[in-house]
Amino acid sequence: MQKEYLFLGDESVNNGRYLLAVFHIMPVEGLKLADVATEIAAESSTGSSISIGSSTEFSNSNNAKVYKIDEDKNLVWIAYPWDIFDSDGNVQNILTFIAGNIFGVSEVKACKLLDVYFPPEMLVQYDGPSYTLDDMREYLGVWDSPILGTIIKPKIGLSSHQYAELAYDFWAGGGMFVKNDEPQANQSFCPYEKMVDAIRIAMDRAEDETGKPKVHSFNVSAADFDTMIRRCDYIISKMRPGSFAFLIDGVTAGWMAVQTLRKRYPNVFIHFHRAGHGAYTRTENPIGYSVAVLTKFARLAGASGIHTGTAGVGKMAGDPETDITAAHLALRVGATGPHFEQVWTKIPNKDLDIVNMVEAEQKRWSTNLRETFEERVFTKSNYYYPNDPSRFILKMAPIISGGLNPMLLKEFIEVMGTIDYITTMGGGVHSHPEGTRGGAAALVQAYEAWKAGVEIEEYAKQNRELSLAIEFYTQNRTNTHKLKGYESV
Ligand code: CAP
Ligand code: MG
Ligand code: MG
Repeated sequence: MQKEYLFLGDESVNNGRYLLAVFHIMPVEGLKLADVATEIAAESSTGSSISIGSSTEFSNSNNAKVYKIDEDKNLVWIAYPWDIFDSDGNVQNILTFIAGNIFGVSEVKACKLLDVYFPPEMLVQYDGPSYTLDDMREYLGVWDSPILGTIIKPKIGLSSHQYAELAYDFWAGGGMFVKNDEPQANQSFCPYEKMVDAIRIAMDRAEDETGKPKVHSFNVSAADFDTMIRRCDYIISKMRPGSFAFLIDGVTAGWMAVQTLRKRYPNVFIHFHRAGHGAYTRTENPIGYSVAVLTKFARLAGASGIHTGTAGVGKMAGDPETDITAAHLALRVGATGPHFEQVWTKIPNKDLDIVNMVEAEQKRWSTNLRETFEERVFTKSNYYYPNDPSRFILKMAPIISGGLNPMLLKEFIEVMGTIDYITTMGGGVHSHPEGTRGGAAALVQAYEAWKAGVEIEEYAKQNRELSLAIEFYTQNRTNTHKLKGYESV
């Protein structure tokens, strides 16, 4: 027990000077939760594994504080004076403190960071998103639908020409958004700059044919920042502003890459792909952090969008509550996380117009999606951020992906309770009996059916591609989960 980190019942932790965190901690046999909790607080703030003689009165004033313990649930609440973090708005630094060495401490069998709370006073140091989903909606002219997207598949192995052909097929079929898959980089069979050049030609062709703007999200993850920046600048030199996003594999490329992109390219949609997050977030993992924590830090870092999971509808593990909570934490001004109410304003949330705004948002979100559908047709961000977006950490777009196909769109929209996200279907589009173009058309038709309040089977009577999709996907699941109404293959 390191007593200098134990402050049970200390109310001062709510004075706006502390980042609050809640952990699930299981001590190894023979150790008490309170003892281990103070060890974790020490190791994740100012101390070490033994009380040190070199601390000073000032250094002690920066000690993390264990302020609440729930012995029954093995939960520990720790408050971190946010002055100890890098004052240049550095997310990597916070995670090194509160999700760093402590995962290796031998006194714990489990140590999972379940939720964090950022006080408004702390938010002013962080960028938050700049180019948001609303800006992409403005560019695409799409306000009353999820952004309907795909990932080009096979995941890797196409030439740049073959890759661009599939993107053209999807866009020509009515799709809006195409992304590189998370491992796409500068492979010998698909040289990076050739892929970008081919995408520009394919995009121009599809836009001429459909009369509609299109967007492509390019994976700019790279071995080093110079190469990443070189790829970004090449894309900028070849693509129209607004027609591209920068995809970053945020977990494997790291938080510095995410924040570098946000700081250097405030007018580009920063697309956070979270490949690898499962090693930290899966509920069966005793050590790591939750999807809510990952999502909150991505918004603080300034990602414009992050994958938040398919709420149990698709192929990836992830229960509805976890994924829906993550989407709300991404999108809303005020949202309830697993343990904390997070309000994403830089103004203390005692400010009356913030309180009123969060209540109004709460009301709109709590009513049935269909009843308020027209209301939900989003106007620009000022619905949330009246004339002064600088007061807020702007919204971040959920990106919904993983084992989805047009048949699942309705189920997904209704489990989410909003249309304000990007959805990307890879296997569920490129496996369509009529190929990528047919898959795109089926996806658009599935959305049209939902919007018209018509069952897709009914709507499919007048829409061939959707009818083929229903037949095909009823037989061939695009995910490993048993889904209601699907026969097992
Ligand atoms: C989906 C995907 C995405 C996952 C990521 C894939 O492809 O492109 O990377 O959705 O998971 O490679 O699996 P499919 P998450 O549409 O073919 O499944 O969104 O949960 O981070
Ligand atoms: Mg150390
Ligand atoms: Mg992928």
